[in-house]
Amino acid sequence: MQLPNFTSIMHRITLPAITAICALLASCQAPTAKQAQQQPIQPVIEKLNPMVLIPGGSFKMGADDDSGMPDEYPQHAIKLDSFYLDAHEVTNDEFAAFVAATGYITTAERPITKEELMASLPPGAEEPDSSMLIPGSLVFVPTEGPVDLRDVRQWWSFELYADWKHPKGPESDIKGLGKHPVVHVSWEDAQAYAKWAGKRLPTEAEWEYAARGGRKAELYPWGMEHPQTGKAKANIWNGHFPYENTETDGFYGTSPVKSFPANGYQLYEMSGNVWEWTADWYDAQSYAAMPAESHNPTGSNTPNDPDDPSNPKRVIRGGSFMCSDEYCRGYRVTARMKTTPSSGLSNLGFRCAKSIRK
Ligand SMILES: [Ca+2]
Ligand SMILES: [Ca+2]
Repeated sequence: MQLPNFTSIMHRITLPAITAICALLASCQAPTAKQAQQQPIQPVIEKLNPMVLIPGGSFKMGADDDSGMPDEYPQHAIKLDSFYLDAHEVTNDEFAAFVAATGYITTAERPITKEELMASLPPGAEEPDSSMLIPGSLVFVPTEGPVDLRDVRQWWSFELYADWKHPKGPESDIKGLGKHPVVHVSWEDAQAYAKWAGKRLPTEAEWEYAARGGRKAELYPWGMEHPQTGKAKANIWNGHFPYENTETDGFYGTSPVKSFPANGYQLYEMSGNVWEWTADWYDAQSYAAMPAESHNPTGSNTPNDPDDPSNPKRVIRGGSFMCSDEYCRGYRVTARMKTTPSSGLSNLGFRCAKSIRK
């Protein structure tokens, strides 16, 4: 089954605003592993989200049965050094500590100037209307009934002034959501947080290795049992997407972190709740280009999304509260998804990694 290319459609519906933000991110640089190593973890963050030691080792990355998407093949051997990973997704409490300490303003909160927007458009493009310059982010809005699942515009709405503090729009807030994962954060926002915290984003290989929790060839962080079978194992979509959610896992939208059992490495919500940014560019062909075995790979240098080639994207992993078999099966440990670095979504967050000083 081909996963709907929701990112490219989202990009079309918000193209001017999103494209402009992309341009702003062009100079964004990730902290190097060395920089991250040299920076101590912020004490408040160490307390809020203790990191877990992921023991180094070798594994086969990618799918080895017929359940994957084309970009999950072929399987290839990866060797990783030990590293640390946040036990759970970065929460609103953690992100609030970062903002309080730094005054950081997220991508979704920044007004876009006409000059910035024009610079990102083709030469000769008409000057955009001022209504295109208002910040905002993409919010999930359920439909009344069944819809064509190939058209994501039916359940994604670009809400003006939606941001991490106002996840459903300007009238909403995050009171009582301190332990929920922060959402509406761009890749740049995640990088800025990680740098401040003394951490970095995990590579895609680290993320998949960690999600497997020591299991070798199993579909989910907990093993082979389908997430809709037996006891709830992850916050996903129960029922018919996007109009009927039976909430048999206990949650309609995001859930507090650590609401579901940890995997073998004591990591929570590696499947479901919110998608998580990784450090790597998305390249649909990157697995095919990998050597027989690679050591600490950092992904492709050439972003490549055949569905939307003009917009480079970063890999996101793990699925969200919106995933179900009939829409997307992002909760599989090998499932890859991609989105533009400037994207803010109500189901996208992150967790951080840290290298071990040698
Ligand atoms: Ca749910
Ligand atoms: Ca997650």
